[in-house]
Amino acid sequence: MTDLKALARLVDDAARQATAIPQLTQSVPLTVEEAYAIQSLSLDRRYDRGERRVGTKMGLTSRAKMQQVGVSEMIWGRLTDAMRLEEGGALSLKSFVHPRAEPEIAFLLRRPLAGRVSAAEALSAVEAVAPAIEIIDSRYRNFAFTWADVVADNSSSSAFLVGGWHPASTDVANLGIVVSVDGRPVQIGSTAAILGHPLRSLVAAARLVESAGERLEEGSIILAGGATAAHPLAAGMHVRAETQAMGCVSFTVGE
Ligand code: OOG
Ligand code: MG
Repeated sequence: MTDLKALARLVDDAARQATAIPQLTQSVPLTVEEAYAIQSLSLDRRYDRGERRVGTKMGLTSRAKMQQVGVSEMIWGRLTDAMRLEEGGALSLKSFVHPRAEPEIAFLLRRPLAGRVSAAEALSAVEAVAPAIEIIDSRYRNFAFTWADVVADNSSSSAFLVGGWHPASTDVANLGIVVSVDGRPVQIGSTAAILGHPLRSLVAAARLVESAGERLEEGSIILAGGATAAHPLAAGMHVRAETQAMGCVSFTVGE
């Protein structure tokens, strides 16, 4: 039998020590269900160290993202308080293997959401929306993985920052996004790239977490998934994402 706990320790240690590991599926075949079990067990290790769950991230919800990593299935992961970076803050490269930044939309929930819900039901559970940046970091060598590998690695979750909150009534269907590095645009896109409408990602999140026996909690943050391909980070960069009608989110990359 596959020792899921041992694999959870492997991905957790890799994240903690910021060292790349071979893909798990190179040594053991894994189903996606087993991969989610590994993810959950690896999060237990974080909770044991005092981290607290603050939200959920959706991944591979845009074509640009699927193409960049070569996996075309939606995935989800768990966000903790230790992953949150202050807007405008500095990211230390020491804690990451090969981080990349991607522009996202964040939802803040005012009531729990789970299972099969309509877009209208999902929207009624939203307290506020904000522009966000997710910093992903695969613990696998060369940022290369299968569907099961990335799921086991908490869907590459490593850090995120959220900009100013806007009312839930803000129309986020099709807002232009420009990601720039040191003032030079590196990615241009639209929130419409996220499943045609970021709200669909929230609907999908409610369904997916329920299959893990969870719900999206009141007060938690849901990241809808990168709207563009992710941009590799290097020391000294100033990264800024500007979302039409929602404002900017930015951070700097330290040593
Ligand atoms: C997987 C995580 C995907 C997104 O927003 O699509 C993700 C990865 O790209 O490493 O966070
Ligand atoms: Mg993401």
